[in-house]
Amino acid sequence: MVTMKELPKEEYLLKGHAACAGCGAAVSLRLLFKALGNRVFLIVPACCTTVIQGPYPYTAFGVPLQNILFESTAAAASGVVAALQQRKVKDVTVVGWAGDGGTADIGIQALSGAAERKTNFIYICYDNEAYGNTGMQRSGLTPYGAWTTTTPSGKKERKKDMPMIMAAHKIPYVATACASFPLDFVNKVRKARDIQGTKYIHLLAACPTGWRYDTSKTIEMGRLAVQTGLFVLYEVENGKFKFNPPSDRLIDKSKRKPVREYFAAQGRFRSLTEEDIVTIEKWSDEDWDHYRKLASECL
Ligand SMILES: Cc1ncc(C[n+]2csc(CCOP(=O)(O)OP(=O)(O)O)c2C)c(N)n1
Ligand SMILES: [Mg+2]
Repeated sequence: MVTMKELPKEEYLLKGHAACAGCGAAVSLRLLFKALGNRVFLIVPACCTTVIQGPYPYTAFGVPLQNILFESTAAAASGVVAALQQRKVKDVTVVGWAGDGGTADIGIQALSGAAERKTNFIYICYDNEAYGNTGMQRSGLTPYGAWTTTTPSGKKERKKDMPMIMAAHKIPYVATACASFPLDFVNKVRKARDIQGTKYIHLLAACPTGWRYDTSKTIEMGRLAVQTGLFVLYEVENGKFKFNPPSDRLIDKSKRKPVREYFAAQGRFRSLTEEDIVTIEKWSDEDWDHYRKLASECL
């Protein structure tokens, strides 16, 4: 387990990037590069990260990168993995880095196919819970009740359970993470790097622009998502489910902060009713029951 002091000093997210102030995805990219250094090949579909790089011909990413069509991340990664194998390059980690829309909506078939073929790469879905790049339209990972430009009075459908969809592919490693718990994320990336096959990390990436909170509060927002139990940190390694800190200390509901604290902190939840909050809390309790069962089966 790497500690904060042991994190490399090198920066591969360079000055001049074009992320919004307080962008959770940018903080996460910095950590990703700290975890992997520059022996990495990044595949990026159309998403905020295409903008964060900065305008062509400049780039603020000090790593090799391919920008690819919105739906094609995992298909392109499969090609890059095959090309590296052909050239006998063994020390480069291929990473698909895609948004929630690019993952749970348009890119899901390519990802499912790559996972079924056991493609040797890490797929990271950075989940800002909407189509950020095009101005915050709803995605399959926008949570129930959240405002987006296409759900002006709050989304009426639930969020897809993307990490569990990937776990159902029986790949060797699935994990959830958030930049608010930086070492947890870095260690999960390093663990994934050293496992053969398809690895999936679901990364919550708070977004002040779309979630409507002050740009200084991105880390706080991720923490709150975990502390309220609405986002749970866990791993599924070779089919075995395990809670990670601090979620492992929140199994007892009385230890969690009230979910309404998370909703009150963000403008996008302004139209939530009391009834909605009760419903969401019930769903969250059901999720925890399910995770608890999975964890106890694995003891
Ligand atoms: C086939 C196709 N449809 C639509 C678009 C327009 N488009 C570009 S990025 C984007 C949204 C991406 O959302 P997400 O994957 O969540 O990433 P984010 O922008 O939030 O980082 C859309 C709709 C496109 N590039 N290609
Ligand atoms: Mg998004």
